[in-house]
Amino acid sequence: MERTKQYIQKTDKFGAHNYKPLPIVLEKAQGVWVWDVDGNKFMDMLSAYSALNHGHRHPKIVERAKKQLDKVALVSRAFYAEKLADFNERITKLTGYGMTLPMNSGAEAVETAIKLIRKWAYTVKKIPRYESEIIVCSDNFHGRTTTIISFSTDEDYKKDFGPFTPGFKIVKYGDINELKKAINKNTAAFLVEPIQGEAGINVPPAGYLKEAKKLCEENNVLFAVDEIQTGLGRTGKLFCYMWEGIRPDMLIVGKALGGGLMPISAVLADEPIMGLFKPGEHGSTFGGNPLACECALAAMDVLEEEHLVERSAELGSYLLQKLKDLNSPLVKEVRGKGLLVGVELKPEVGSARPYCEALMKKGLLCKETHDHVIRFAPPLVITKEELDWAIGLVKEVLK
Ligand code: IF1
Repeated sequence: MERTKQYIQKTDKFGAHNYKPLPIVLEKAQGVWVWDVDGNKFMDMLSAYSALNHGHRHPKIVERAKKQLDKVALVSRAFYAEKLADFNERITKLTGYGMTLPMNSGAEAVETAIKLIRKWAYTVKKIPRYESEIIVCSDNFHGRTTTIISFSTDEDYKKDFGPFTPGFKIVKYGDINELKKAINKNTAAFLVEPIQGEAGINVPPAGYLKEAKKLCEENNVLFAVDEIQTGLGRTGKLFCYMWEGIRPDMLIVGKALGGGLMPISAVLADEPIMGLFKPGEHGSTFGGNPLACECALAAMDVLEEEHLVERSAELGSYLLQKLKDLNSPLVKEVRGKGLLVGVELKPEVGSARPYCEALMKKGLLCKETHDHVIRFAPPLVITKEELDWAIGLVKEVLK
């Protein structure tokens, strides 16, 4: 515990206190396992909020990243680069969209989508300049920039950080009638998470996304999905929107795209939309750098070679059922899709935090979200045996 204490003190003395992490200090990791500075071993059931779908340091991705480090890591967008070309082709083929624009963080990709939506609104839909509206949902989480927090409904994320960016309208998540009422001639787009991660693994009613897409089509409104957390196999489909058999106009990806090694995000759309950006209108120094692109290329290869989407679907239903079967008197609801599962505790049970701490002491890392929900999102490479071990610990803690 000595080293753990020292590192926690050092972190908090010299670093901003914008987080309240569990009190362990990690030093190394492999697959679904992590080790702290005192040599204790834990299973990672958070996966860096779904950025580690491939597990920690997947050997094939690490190998390709190392090779890339020996070639070139960064050129900026002032020049073309071999790996950006390969990335653009690969991700558009994987997703079935005409074009892409890579950025670094999820929030940057969402910002990119917002700019693109607005440009489309003025130049294609011909909404009077600066009057366009983007409809978003209550309890959304799309990132932490000043524009994105402007349409958050969570006071913690926005209070004291105004003035806020106008041009957003909020409707109740999962309520199709509210969306219908909110659409008007100035509506440019509907931006939505197919499952709300941060809000507590909120799964909307079946058919919601499909009806929302239909409404958008009827009203010449772009349908944009934020799959930063739900994408790339997490929910048992390549993308969560695929559960509803629809095709969004804009797709936003991040987190696991970097294979757990590098930050890389991307916006995808067809040429009539993505083609609207002209030189100088958008960019990023690190966006689309060769090292991140190679990690993403390797990540997409591994996703297919190791059938991670199918694994997530199978093991996810298994996990969901096993957690339901615990029939814990503390639990109000178990919900999720694929390997994105939330266990909501009854209100009278109180915060989920002490349960996450108890699990940590037993060797299982997960994180509470919005007080009452324990979030389980293991790497998709987890084995059934490993999952059973984790379920056993959850059983002990929730009995
Ligand atoms: C933190 C939450 C999860 C996201 C969706 C965009 C972004 C995220 C659907 C922005 C990011 C992260 C951010 C991270 C913790 C984590 C999180 F609890 F905050 F909400 F996963 F649930 N869209 N989610 O989930 O992506 O800019 O971070 O790359 O802020 O601590 P980013």
